[in-house]
Amino acid sequence: MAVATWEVLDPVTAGRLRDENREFAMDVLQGLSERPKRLSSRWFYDERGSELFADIMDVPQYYLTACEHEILERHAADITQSLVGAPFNLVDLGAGDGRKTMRLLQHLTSVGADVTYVPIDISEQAMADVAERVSKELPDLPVRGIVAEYTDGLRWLQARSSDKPSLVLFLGSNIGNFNKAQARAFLRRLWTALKDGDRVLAGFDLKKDIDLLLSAYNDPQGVTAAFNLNLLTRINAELGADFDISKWRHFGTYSVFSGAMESYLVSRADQEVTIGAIGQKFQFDAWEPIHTEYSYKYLDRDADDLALASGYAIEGRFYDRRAWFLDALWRVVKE
Ligand code: AVI
Repeated sequence: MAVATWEVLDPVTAGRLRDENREFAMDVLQGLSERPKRLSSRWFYDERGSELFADIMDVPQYYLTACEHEILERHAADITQSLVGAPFNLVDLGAGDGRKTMRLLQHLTSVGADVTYVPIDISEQAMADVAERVSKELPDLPVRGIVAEYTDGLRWLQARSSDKPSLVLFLGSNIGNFNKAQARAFLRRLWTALKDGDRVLAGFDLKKDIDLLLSAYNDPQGVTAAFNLNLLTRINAELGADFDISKWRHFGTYSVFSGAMESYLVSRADQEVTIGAIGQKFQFDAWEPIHTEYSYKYLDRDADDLALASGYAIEGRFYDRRAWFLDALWRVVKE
């Protein structure tokens, strides 16, 4: 039986001294000083936020997860066929609890592939969940997890790059939370960390009927609202603020022009909030929004353009039955 291990990249190992709390405070100060005000979706994922996102993935209206499960189940053999002949790493960027990737891993172990699973996630709890899930369901699969942010994880990957090829998964439409310039920069950074011939499987939520998008991000159970509002709870807890959560509401809307679902926290009243760690008071007018998240939706050709502009060749496009979601398979081209 293989034993799942993981290492937590401390800031020094990651090559960057970082005081996350200070960075959080500075980002909140900057965002709330802008007009319109904004907070970065990067800060959603404290422990409670990661739990709420796991709950979102089970919400029926949030079709993205079910679509991607279906793709990985239907197309596992085609997605992995170019790699299964020799030992390789399956690197999972933003693995979460690893539920999605189980589809691929089950297929790979069933065909006797020599694969090492390398989940990378910011949450140590998520990493423990992945390790437990894999050791229960696939006890012989070697797992070498990394608890780190994407960029630190990529740095680690680059430093330890072995001769083995890698298939890097960037699933769940995580790329959709970047704007186009950020997405391109991220993919180029990934390209730099990889070798010629490595593969990337990237998940894109496709443009579709706007009513479907709206209900996915405004579920009637209020899970998405709780996920968005948790950002204020986090600021209260970590930055000594006094946001009264009952005076805020979640609002998710789609912009046909930018092609993104946009999430906001909207003030229900004129109010003043003190943030202790920043030593500043912020005024909010009734119905003033704070922008919190973009979730960009793609056309096939937008995804293709992104691949070609960042140094990849397109190897395959895999869809669910309804073609609501795309997992794009790309090859790193360096020579
Ligand atoms: C993590 N990310 C891809 C999710 C999304 O769809 O943008 C986060 C999320 N926000 C609201 N619901 C889910």
